[in-house]
Amino acid sequence: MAYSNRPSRRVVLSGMTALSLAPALPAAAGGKSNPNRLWYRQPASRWEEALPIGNGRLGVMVFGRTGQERLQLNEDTLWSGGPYTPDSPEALAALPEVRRLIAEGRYKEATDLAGAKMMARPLSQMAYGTLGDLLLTFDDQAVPSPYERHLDLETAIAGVSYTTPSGTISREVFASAPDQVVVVRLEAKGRRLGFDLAYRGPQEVKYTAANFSGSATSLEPAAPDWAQREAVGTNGQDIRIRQDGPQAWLITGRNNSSQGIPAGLTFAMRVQVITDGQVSASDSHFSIKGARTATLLISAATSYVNFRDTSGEPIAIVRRQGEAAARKSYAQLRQAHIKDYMALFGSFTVDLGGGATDLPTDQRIVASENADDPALAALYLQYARYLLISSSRPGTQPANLQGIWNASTNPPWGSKYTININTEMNYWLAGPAGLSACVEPLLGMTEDLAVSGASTAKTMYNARGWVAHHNTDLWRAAAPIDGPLWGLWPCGGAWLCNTLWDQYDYSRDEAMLARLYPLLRGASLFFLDTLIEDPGGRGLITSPSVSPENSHPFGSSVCAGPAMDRQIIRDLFNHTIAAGKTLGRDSNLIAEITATVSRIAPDRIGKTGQLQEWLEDWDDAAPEPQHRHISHLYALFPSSQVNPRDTPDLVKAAKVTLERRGDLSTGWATAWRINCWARTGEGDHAHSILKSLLGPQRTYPNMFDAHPPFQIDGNFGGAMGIMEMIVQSWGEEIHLLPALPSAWPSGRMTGVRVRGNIAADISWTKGKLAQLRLKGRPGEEVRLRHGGELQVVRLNAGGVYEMKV
Ligand code: FUC
Repeated sequence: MAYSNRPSRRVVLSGMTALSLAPALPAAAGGKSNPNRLWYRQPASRWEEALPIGNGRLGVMVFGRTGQERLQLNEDTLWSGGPYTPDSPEALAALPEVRRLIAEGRYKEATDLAGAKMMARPLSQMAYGTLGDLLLTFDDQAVPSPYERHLDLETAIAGVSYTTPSGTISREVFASAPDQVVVVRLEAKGRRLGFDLAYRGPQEVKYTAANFSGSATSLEPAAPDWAQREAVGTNGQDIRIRQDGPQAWLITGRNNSSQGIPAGLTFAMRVQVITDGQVSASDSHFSIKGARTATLLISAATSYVNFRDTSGEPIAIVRRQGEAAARKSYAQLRQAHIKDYMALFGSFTVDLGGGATDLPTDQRIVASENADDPALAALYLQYARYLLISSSRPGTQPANLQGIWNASTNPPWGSKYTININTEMNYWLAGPAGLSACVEPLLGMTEDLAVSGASTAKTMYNARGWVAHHNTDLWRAAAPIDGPLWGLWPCGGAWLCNTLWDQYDYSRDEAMLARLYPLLRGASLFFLDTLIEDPGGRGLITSPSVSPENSHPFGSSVCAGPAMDRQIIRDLFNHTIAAGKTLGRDSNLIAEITATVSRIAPDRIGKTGQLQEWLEDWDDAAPEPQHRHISHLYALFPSSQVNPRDTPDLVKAAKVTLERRGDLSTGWATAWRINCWARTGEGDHAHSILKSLLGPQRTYPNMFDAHPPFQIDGNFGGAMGIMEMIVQSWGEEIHLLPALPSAWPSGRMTGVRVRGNIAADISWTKGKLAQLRLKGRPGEEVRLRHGGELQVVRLNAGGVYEMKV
């Protein structure tokens, strides 16, 4: 049971049989036969062409090169710094004055004072890092023909196969969750295989652009050269490489310090080689000669135990995991990996119609701009599910801004957890797409924040409960960072709570609710203590705050009572009430929250007919009318406070806002717009935006989302947009084909989850519902809405309802 307790990150294995020769790798399936497959006719020339694999904790970018293979590695706890508490001791004294300045409309002065007194120390958080690269330099440097590399989403295996005059080579790479190792398998046919194995430590990368607009950018110069080489070296802190037995290698080092926070982690990586060839080893590299097969088993760990404890023993962990895996055959490792992965991936299928499946994926992305490719949208959705399974498993860290895939010690925005949209967006898809089990790390992180954020609430606001602002990191820092314009936003923790509640609502997992309730309760306590009366008499509001990252007309974003805060806190309070009642807890507190929720200032429609972003009607005069954040549309999506059934006037106002903001923005911002348009019921509009998201401006050749640069939220948010066009569940109803675009006249989805722990299989032809099958609790009443009509049906004694139209 995924939620029953928080599992340890460490998996210990024992009692395995000796590694034996595995059967030959299966022939690479043709591009046409398996729709859930990314494939290419050339190796990755840059990072955004390499293919990601991961087991939630360990990640690898596989380049598929033939002269020198590059495997870029990550471990999800390898971040800079160490345990720290950044809460400003001067914040509390400044709070009343900041509030007074805001109430008097002196926003600039309020911003300056908050900037000087309330912000985190240090002002920035710690960054996610990389384990560096393994580089395999092959004896055979001939240009191959033919060549193919692929990522099979049905096995979570990246493959490369090619032929040179000396014969054929095939390789497979996967990251096993059951065995906690990355497995690299090389096989030669009609020849022998020789290569040198070397390591390159963590380094900085030059980013050509980390901006909010413009076309896709690359991290490295593209050089489509078959013999492309990376420099071997050991940059990174205190890196040591040594042999660990005759066929194994141990690499150790430590993380970076940052912003004056000392480096608190050590890491270890172990590579074991199993081959029928000859191995010669030194402290700088391995050489393998005359092999028919070679298997590399890579284990990696850091000393991170939790956000306050870095006393783990990574060397012992990587030895144990590597040695245990070495006692299994390649076939056993592979089979266990596929079985484990398919238990998650296999629960959902999608078919949106045909597409250019005979084109390699990179060419297909380019072609989709001009010719609609429904099957590419289906692949994008399944790829997002693959990415979530690969970056977020019970006991691991949650998916960060780049999931777990990051090549540098200086990633954009630190590859952190930005909780004013990005981290939440990463998890929207989980429940509906049958991946509730992948939500556990988000719950775990929020549990940590309820501890670190309690100190922030006390120190900064003298409030009960807990608070987190717009970002957090491995160390669960909860204070406002970067500057008031971005950081002075007290609703990050509350939004995480609402995201978790939504996920609970899909699974209705009681064990999850038991873990969630204390978090909801603590987040609610914070707002009971810090909400203030609007001097204009409109109700309860936050102050100070921002409407995330968007400046109002008065030279700042700092304000009181932005719409998003009111919407998030309304949801938080209602979820806390529902959870408290379900669990029969805290009746007095629940009564107090119930009395408070109705006093929160309501949403307002402004003078241009728009949904007001701020408490005042400032939208029209705001300096960036097309700002990427659409924070006040939280009420439309992911919430359903604003919806076409109950609040048609507010939906109309939300559409005015959406029109004004424009369709295209950064990856995640474009994805959010798709979901919003789907909620308004406008499938063709949602689809036209999706088409741009899938095109080469916003999707890299490896199908990673281009913010630019790479940020994974767009992948998850875009995939959720596809789900929302087909099935929605809100307001105690299942909405069937609520925003079906005309571009997908026939299709099918199976294993869609809707709120209340119901699984739905749905198919449609010629734009009309054809079949529906629901599976849930026997005898349960279900409300179906389709084409404006409401139908109430009951699941039978077997928990099934079937409709054929
Ligand atoms: C927020 C967004 C940016 C970016 C960053 C990680 O600040 O406004 O677009 O996604 O998070």
